[in-house]
Amino acid sequence: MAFLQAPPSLGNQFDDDRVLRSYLARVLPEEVRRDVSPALSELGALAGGELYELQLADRLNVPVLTPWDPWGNRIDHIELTAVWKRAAALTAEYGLIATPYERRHGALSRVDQFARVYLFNPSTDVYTCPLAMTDGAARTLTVHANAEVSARALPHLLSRDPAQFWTSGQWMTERTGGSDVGLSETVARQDPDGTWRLHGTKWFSSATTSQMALTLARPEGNPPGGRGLALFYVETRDEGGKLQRIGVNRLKDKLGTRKVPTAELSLDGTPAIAVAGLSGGVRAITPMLNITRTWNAVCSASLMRRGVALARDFARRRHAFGASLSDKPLHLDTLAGLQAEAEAGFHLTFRAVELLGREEGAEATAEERNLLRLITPLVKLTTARQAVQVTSEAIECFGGAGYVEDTGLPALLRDAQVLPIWEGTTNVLSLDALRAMGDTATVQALHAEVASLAAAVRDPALAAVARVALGAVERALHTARSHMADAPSAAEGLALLEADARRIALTLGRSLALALLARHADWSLSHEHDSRAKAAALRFARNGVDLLGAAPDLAEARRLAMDEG
Ligand code: MFK
Repeated sequence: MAFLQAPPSLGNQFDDDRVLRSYLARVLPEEVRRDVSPALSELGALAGGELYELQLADRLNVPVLTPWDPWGNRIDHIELTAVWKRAAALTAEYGLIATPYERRHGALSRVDQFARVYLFNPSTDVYTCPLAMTDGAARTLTVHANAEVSARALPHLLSRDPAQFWTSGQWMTERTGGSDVGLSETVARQDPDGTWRLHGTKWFSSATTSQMALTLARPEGNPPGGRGLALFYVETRDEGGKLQRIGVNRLKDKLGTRKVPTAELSLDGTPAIAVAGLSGGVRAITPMLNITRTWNAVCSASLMRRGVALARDFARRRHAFGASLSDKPLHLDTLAGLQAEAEAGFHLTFRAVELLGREEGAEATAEERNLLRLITPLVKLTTARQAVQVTSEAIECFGGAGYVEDTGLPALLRDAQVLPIWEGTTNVLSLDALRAMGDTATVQALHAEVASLAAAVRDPALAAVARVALGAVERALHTARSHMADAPSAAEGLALLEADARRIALTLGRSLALALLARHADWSLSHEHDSRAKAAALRFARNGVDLLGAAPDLAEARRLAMDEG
């Protein structure tokens, strides 16, 4: 008989997910869990079945831009893929944006929402990109409470009716750079009747097919920098369905997220409404950034879960060297390491989700708000790096099949690779974490969180790893302080701190993940009599959480980085 390999398959992605189910059992009261479980189970069935099959069948399709109609009219029509169309309808039906605003379960509505997103994301070809921005826009409009804009947009963004539902873009990046938003060149000019009109080029506009966008532009005469920008609301089409002086120059040809219609846009007098005054635009858009960064982490956790689920299923089917891969010690050790990363990333992410839900309902204490401010960048950057590493290893678990496009597997790695880039690169977010740590209350909140998690763990082996996490947090905080305190000048101290920022941030992120995983594992041991999460915590500790080394040598880094001296 010919040698054939069996493809991996997926079951119900909710019913099969012991990590998600155990977490929900700990954090949700029984009546809430009963209320949310049917929708999660339906989404789990869709994600492992219909949507996954549609995704594989639709693999070769990408969004197509048609600039002109046959009669010479400029139309800039973008035809989306089949998965995206299906995902749009499911989004409204399952309230993927509406859930946290309806607050049916108070602060826990964010846990409900992001559990749905976690199931939905890996089978919907990064449709979560426009959704993240839509949620970010809804949050930003809620915070700024601009009555006119809120009345126009919020009923659509929060609609559960597919015919009414809108998505939003977040048009920030310009040719002058993606990280340093203060360099933006788009200008806002006012007509005599008071209408603002935007003129400029937006260089990376994901979700170009959205009905609205929040964007930044500089009202004429304003000073340079982020403070001189203002936050504007744009509706992309007029009542007749025509783009409002928006030209789609081309769609980007990207490494991954190929189903996302990311475009270069020209704004040539696009009408806009100022959302939050006529300056301070960077500050004004930060609620959006913090929401999209949370989505990014949820999507990182979910892609890790998908990679491990496929690799685990394949390990059961694949025989090599006379035995099943699932009986090979080295393969088991590899998969165990990946599962531990995925599980730690999950608990880290959902801690931020819990805090976000509390902050939005004004239930968070000052300490919780400070903790959320610091951990949002930590959670995004930590999980994004994990997602690239885990999906890379996961496709390696398939050997050559993982490198072959029609298995659908390479897309996992390609789509994961964007996660450390968009919404702030690892380095930009490490610096954002330092910015947050400038307020010592955030540092105290993080230390208190990890100390209290460590103190709560009863099982001796888990208590030992939770103490490892606390020790690493203390070393990272001490390192940050001593760079500033011990340097000959403030400038040298800042340079050392900046050079070490990524190691400090990753150590804090991974240590918090370990403490959270240890606490959950301790709960699972005593309440579910399940030692699986304990194995994950012990393994994650062995994977390593402390990335600090000797103090950075700035001169050596310059010689190596720039090939000098
Ligand atoms: C699947 C998941 C989906 C994800 C969807 C993705 C689709 C996305 C497509 C994109 O749009 S990707 C583009 C994303 N771009 C970024 O994330 C920008 C990255 N750069 C930064 O985050 C920089 O740190 C930043 C632009 C904010 C720096 O700009 P500035 O002008 O140098 O800011 P500055 O002066 O440090 O901060 C301005 C104010 O904002 C300060 O407050 P004050 O005015 O009160 O002093 C800061 O404290 C505050 N701030 C900055 N970042 C904050 C923040 N406040 C709260 N949270 C933050 N994260």
